[in-house]
Amino acid sequence: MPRDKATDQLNDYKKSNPEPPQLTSGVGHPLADKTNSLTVGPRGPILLQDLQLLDEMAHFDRERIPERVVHAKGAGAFGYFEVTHDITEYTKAKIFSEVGKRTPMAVRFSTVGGESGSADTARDPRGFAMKFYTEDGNWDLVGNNTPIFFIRDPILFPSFIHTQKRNPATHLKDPDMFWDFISLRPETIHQVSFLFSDRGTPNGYRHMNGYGSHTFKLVNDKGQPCYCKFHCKTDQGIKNFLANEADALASTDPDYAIRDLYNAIADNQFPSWSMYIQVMTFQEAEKWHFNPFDLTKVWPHGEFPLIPVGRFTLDHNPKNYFAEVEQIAFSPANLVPGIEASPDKMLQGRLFSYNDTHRHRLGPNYMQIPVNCPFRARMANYQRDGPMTINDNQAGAPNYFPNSFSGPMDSAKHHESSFQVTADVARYSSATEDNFSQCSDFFNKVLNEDERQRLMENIAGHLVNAQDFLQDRAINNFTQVDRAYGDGIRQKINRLKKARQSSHLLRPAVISAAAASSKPKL
Ligand code: HDE
Repeated sequence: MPRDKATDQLNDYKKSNPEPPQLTSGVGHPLADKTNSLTVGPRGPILLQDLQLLDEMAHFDRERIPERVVHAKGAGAFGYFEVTHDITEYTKAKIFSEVGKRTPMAVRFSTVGGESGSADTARDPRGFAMKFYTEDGNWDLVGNNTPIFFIRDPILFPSFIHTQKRNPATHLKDPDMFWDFISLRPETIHQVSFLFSDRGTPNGYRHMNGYGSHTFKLVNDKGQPCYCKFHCKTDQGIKNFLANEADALASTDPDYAIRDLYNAIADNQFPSWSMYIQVMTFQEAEKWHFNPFDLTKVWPHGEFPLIPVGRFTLDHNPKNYFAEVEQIAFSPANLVPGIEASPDKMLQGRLFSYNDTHRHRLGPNYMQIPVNCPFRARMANYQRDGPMTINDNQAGAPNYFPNSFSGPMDSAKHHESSFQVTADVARYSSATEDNFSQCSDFFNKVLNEDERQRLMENIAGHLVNAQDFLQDRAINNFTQVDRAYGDGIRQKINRLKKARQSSHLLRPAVISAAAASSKPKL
């Protein structure tokens, strides 16, 4: 039976490397025996001078680095971005400077909540992180496969993520935690509705769109700014799994999405995505009926049409997963001249978080790791030293500024665009900003009847495991989107409860929650 490219990777390696090299230690000493430790007699203890064994063990003891706190499971690939349409009237970013221009890039796709061993087909948003190696340094567009997000203020993010992960006592996924947070924060309802629709279980990584999601600012070479959103549409067509198909694959091939991407590229079926932007002027932003920087909302395509920009193609797999995918470090703060941050609070929060986590996960010199290195720009600054300095540390160049000895100089032409802000400094609540109307459009206008029914079934199948008062609160929110939405979920939950009662299949979590609520308070 023919084996796929991923399964056959070792055979392919052997074909291109027919002769094994001499085995060495970590410092290159040739070694004589890889299978026997150095002992006193055949049954004797091992000698401390078995340097080969010590080298091997000590390195093994340090193999793991912290996994990403979110987006731990993922797949990466490399390729190039090519400009197909001129957008220089909006941005001076060098990547877009002329039609036909190609820029090398890396992509990492991921699930969000699961650990690095979790199933690829879990119901979850998918990460869609892109790194473009431009002449002005690396530009990262660290997006998801959805144009919106659950919350609109970054201060809620750590708590939100805790509710998607494991209960601190039981170390189990906890439907009470999940629905408690979701129902207390109705701004989550738009993204929750995407999540429980068929889009929550995409068929691998090739058949989904990617979105920069946030509002960014573009600036052209005259210094004129506008706001913008980035969209990447799959050229392979959208394909999703139904819930039962995704569940089945979680047990038969938990690494489905990694395998699918690897095999497609290894078989020269290079996946590609077409990039578009939406553009909003500053004047339009002032007047728009929603906050244009609210990440729980889309910019409707009718009002802000998609403008084509280019296409990217993934044409080679990583040669080594750890070096090039586990160690790749994306950051929304990796912006280049011509692409700037907007006031989007979530984006502002992310500008801090990513480089901070990289310093923890990979060390302060993570940008020297080849996959993160801005190899098309000439990096020159006054940062020096620190753990794992692996390049020439900028050799003899002056390490202080200002200086009179040809140290790197700043130049005014690279100034960010200036903008004015005047308002009272305070902690403004955004909890009750319109949370429902765009979700109502999604429910009524985007989904067809079958998709609506599946959405409500998927929600009911999950929500039924939470306590009754959480079900009521969540359903009340769904009802505010549309009465049929709330009623449909209620009916499906009642049906599930009846079926469970009659088959005595009440899940232990539900029983213990019921028991806990009947206990007197201490
Ligand atoms: Fe992330 N996110 N995130 N995120 N995110 C991380 O950075 C964070 C958010 C996204 O393949 C972490 O390197 C905060 C939105 C992707 O390596 C961390 C907030 C979107 C990836 C982090 C958000 C994303 C991450 C964990 C709220 C889509 C994987 C490891 C303010 C627009 C990148 C890491 C990869 C990863 C923080 C919200 C996408 C902790 C604080 C919104 C695709 O820094």
